[in-house]
Amino acid sequence: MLLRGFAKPIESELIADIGAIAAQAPFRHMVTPGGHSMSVAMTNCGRIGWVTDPGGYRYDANDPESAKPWPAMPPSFCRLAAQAAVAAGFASFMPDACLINRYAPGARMSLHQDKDELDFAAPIVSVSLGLPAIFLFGGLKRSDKPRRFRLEHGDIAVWGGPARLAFHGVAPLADGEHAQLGRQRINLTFRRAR
Ligand code: MD3
Ligand code: FE
Repeated sequence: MLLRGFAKPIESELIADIGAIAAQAPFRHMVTPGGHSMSVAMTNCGRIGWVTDPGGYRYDANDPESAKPWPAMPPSFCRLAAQAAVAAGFASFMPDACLINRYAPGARMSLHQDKDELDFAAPIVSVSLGLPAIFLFGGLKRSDKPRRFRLEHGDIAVWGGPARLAFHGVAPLADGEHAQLGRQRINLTFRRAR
């Protein structure tokens, strides 16, 4: 379910909170098990964070760069994710992980499934901020032709039920200038990982 503009009322609070998180756990280009450096820069907040390195994908309570716990999930983040989940029909969504993706112009995310979480009954809530992106929403097979959706600043998408294991990705980000965030897109993905 797509909730257009749902995050707009608290955009300033979200942007300030992202800045505080990145000051403690800086955005970095992680390396995939295949040895490629991701074009998207990532950090996390919450009890656990998603990481990849040449050894594989995993959730880790600590930031491998600092060996310290990830920054706590700000109350503004938790509240927004839970409210969006309710609006999409998922009661009592309590995320324990929030992956924060930063796209510069040209950055992309190839088609993948999110399968590193324990409980696929919980939805994933994603918040788009900054430059617009073309989101690719495929089916349960990699070969299913993806549909394209334009996600703009403030839009929230909730992915649950049959969509939870759909292949998805993001087309290379077009250059532009966003009033609050400049030449970038930031995406928050809230998950129940454990
Ligand atoms: C559909 N991020 O971090 S968010 C990811 O815009 C990721 O940064 C993209 O895919 C981004 O894993 C897309 C939307 C999203 C997240 C998880 C999904 C869509 C999803 C899981 C299942 C189906
Ligand atoms: Fe994903």
